[in-house]
Amino acid sequence: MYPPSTKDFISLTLSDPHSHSYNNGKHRRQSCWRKWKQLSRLQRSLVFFLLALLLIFGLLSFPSITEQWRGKQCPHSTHHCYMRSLLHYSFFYSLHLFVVSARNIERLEAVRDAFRHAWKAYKDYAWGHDELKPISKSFGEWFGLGLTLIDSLDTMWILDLKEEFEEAKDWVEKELSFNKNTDVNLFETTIRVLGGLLSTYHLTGNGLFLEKAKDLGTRLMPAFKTPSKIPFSDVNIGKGTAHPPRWTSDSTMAEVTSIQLEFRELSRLTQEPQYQEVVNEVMKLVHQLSGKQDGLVPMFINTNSGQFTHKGVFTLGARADSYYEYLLKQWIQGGKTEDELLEDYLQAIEGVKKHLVRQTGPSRLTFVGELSHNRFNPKMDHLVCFLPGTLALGFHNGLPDDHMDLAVKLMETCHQMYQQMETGLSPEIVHFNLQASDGRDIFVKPADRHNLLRPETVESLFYMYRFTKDTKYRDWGWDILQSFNNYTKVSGGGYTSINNVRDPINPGPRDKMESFFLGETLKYLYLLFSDDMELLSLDNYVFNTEAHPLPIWPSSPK
Ligand code: DMJ
Repeated sequence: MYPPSTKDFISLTLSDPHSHSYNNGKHRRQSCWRKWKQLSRLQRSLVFFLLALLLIFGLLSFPSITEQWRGKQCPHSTHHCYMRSLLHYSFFYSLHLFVVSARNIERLEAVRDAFRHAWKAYKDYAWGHDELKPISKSFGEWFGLGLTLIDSLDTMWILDLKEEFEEAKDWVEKELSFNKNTDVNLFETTIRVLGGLLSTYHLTGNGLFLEKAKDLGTRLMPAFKTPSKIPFSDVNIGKGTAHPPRWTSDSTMAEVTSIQLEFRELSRLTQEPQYQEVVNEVMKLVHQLSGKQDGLVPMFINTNSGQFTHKGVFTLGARADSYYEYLLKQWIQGGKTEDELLEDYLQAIEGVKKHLVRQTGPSRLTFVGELSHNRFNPKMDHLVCFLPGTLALGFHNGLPDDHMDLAVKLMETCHQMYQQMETGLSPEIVHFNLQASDGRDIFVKPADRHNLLRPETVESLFYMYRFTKDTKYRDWGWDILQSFNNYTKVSGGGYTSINNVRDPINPGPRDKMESFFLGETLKYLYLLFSDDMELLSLDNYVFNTEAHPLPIWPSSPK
């Protein structure tokens, strides 16, 4: 069967009843009832509680409101009048709370709808495979480990999608086997599969997930058997062999330094130190390595010599991004006791400010560019949009105020990367205009116009909202969800990455739903809209770079 043309894709999407409200009153009532039934017990209780509050304050303050409407002054004592105005105020405040909560509940439901829509197609056409191809209604295989299914487990748990979770859990129990002759990428498998299994174990308490995590962690260990102890990029989890890519003996910086949260947690849970030892060794080696520039690291490291290669090129984007993220998060995970991690993180942020942060000419948007042999390039990957969230997390954990100042400015820029595009979706890479005067702030090269359903901006919006409670961050996230629904949602099920965020008529569906759309993007949107600040509190959990929450370790008794 041929994939439908782009025109079909759009018209199919637009005709999808889930993305448009019905005009028909009967249908609307049915749909409201359906939505009500889908609310969790907590959400229903919240609605009842707010309604009760509204009713009580409404009844109590009714006389004062009607008197005021009739233009009468309060005829009683000052104390009495004061109490009445308090009631009056409480009534309108509960009304406001009710309206805000109703809107948030609607937004939470929209995320759950999006998840169900994506999951339906994964189930129908790609069950147990790595990725859904929603246009051709088929699947793609990367490692053959059911990537999307495992990446989504904790999202389903958090979104309270019990039926879907149970089916997926059965698959893990009966079908998932790591005893297969297959090459996997150490980093991708660690953050998506090991991270997904560990966080699901924590959320559910089901030992099945820990057992699987331990099996996988053990099979990944051969990657660390290198002359330098810097791991190879690829491991054959069936044969127990590991190797670098065919064309080089280098590994990617971000890859070898963003597997630590998961391996360290595996050691803590199993009480077997070897997992933690191998990844701590990598951090120790990198800590004392020369070739950094004010804490910024090159993008590659050699597995034989243990030295940086391709020196002099610095970015916070692809190949380096999560090195910086994991410095801070490991420090938080370990109870803020490992000073070398903090030292490296603080130095790196100073390096970012000194060498990579600039402002655009026209509107003074703050961005993070790249440095290549001392030449500044005003280019920023969408991947860099993890940084506002990470900076805010650091500030929340006692790091300097100017980290938060920078986070606020970068968050605005990441928002503009969506808002200024015709589809409301960010491209993969943007270039900024450094010239003073007028013109556009943001340019997009033709080769960079795609959108892969990436999470970094909504991830940072989640952190920014949790720490500031500024509702504009929720509104920005809501706009992004609308744009995903308008331009990437596929009729019949699934979401697809697209080729061109500047063309709302023909966005060019790419026929691929990345596992991180369910693992990260929708999870962060849900957490952004949730009023429950104890749901994965950032004082108790640290999210790995694939949005899998792992506990912050309880501090050991002194
Ligand atoms: C994810 O796999 C992780 O967030 C990783 O750190 C970066 N790339 C993707 C999402 O964009």
